[in-house]
Amino acid sequence: MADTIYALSSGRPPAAISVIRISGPSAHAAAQQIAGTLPEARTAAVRELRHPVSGELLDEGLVLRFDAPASSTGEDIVEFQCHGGRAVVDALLAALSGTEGLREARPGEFTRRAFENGRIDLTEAEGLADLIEAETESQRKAALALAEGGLKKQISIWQERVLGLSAQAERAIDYDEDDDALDPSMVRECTALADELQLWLDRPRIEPLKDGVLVVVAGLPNAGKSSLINAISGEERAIVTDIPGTTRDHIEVPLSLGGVPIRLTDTAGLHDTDDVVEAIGVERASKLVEMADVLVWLGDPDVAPAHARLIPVHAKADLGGNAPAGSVSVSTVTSQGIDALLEQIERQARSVLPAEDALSLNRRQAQHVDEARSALTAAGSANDLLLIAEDLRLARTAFDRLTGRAGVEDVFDALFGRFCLGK
Ligand SMILES: Nc1nc2c(ncn2[C@@H]2O[C@H](COP(=O)(O)OP(=O)(O)O)[C@@H](O)[C@H]2O)c(=O)[nH]1
Ligand SMILES: [Mg+2]
Repeated sequence: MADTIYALSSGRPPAAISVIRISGPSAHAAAQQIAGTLPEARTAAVRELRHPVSGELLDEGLVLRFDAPASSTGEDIVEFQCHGGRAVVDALLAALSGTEGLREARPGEFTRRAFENGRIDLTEAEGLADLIEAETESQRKAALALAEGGLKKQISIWQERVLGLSAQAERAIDYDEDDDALDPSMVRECTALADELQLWLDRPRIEPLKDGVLVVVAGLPNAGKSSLINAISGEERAIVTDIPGTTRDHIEVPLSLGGVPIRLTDTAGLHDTDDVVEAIGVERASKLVEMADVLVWLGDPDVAPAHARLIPVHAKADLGGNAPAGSVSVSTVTSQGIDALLEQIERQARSVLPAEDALSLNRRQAQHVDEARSALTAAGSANDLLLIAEDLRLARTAFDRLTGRAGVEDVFDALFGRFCLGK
């Protein structure tokens, strides 16, 4: 039998109201010792909350009851909504900790139980974690769509289709042993599903929305990169000198451009160097250029690294010189061109973000969708029923990993560890 767990689920006291949750097989019995009788399931009632042993009045509060399996964790739940003073909350938590069979919940444990009891799948748990962390309106919308089971519904449709195909393949294996002819409609359906998954994979990921779009400023040493970052961030964050090669590690400035979250990143100048420390900076800069969602390149566009979203900049425009075609002329001395550059950065960065109302995949989800896609692509081009059946089985397993039906513990630990205590 599972432990019965309890925790303060609302924010740290003092507060107007605090919520204490108890979940598990002894939740009702434990709550009864404190509140006397409990209200009907899914209703609330005002009760005196008393110490279970001494009978001392601790607080008066609202008591809510839920019966398994119709609760958020799938277990019996009682919630106390009490006054949010420190002493009140401490007294109630102490009363619960003294109750036989109860222990304090670990961070994320309520959500983990909801997952283990099949109330939510892994994608919904990921959505909940994102929802609690959401700071902007678009982050909230994306997280809520996930938490409400938007992706789960889509995955179950995919799973149904693969199951149907698997059944068809198994039947063909059982009955048509001598007949090599593959049903062309089955093969077509495998390819069609693979193509559909590819469309999902081609969409922007959720990470830039959550973590900020990575905008990397790169170029040769002394090009004016650090000065530009300082001019944009309005602070002396990056070190500016006239000695080439002084930015050895990268500096990241979080920005919001028209509501688009951005991580503006300074780098060491890209060039060959004998200085060991500087060489490490150059190495990191090359990695950052590769990772960049948007690359702001200070210098000759002809020698810029290949990048899908490149913004060439003609820096130090106050010194004159010819701006190459397509470059934004910028000067940190006169502030010329800074606004135009920011506009370009915002436009390019926005194109990396998922559309406001579209469901987008995170990296973990995309990995499993890609596994399923590759299995279905293989099934669509195989010419042997046994191979097709095996590929379809692989696709099913990939979907099971996606929803957490089959999974690795470390994914669970990493995810549920993101939750605070009491969630
Ligand atoms: N005239 C002029 N000098 C600049 C401008 N931006 C940077 N500099 C100078 O160029 C030198 C190198 O700048 P820095 O930002 O450290 O370049 P980084 O090596 O690319 O980071 C410094 O002496 C800056 O004062 C600019 O817009 N106009
Ligand atoms: Mg620099």
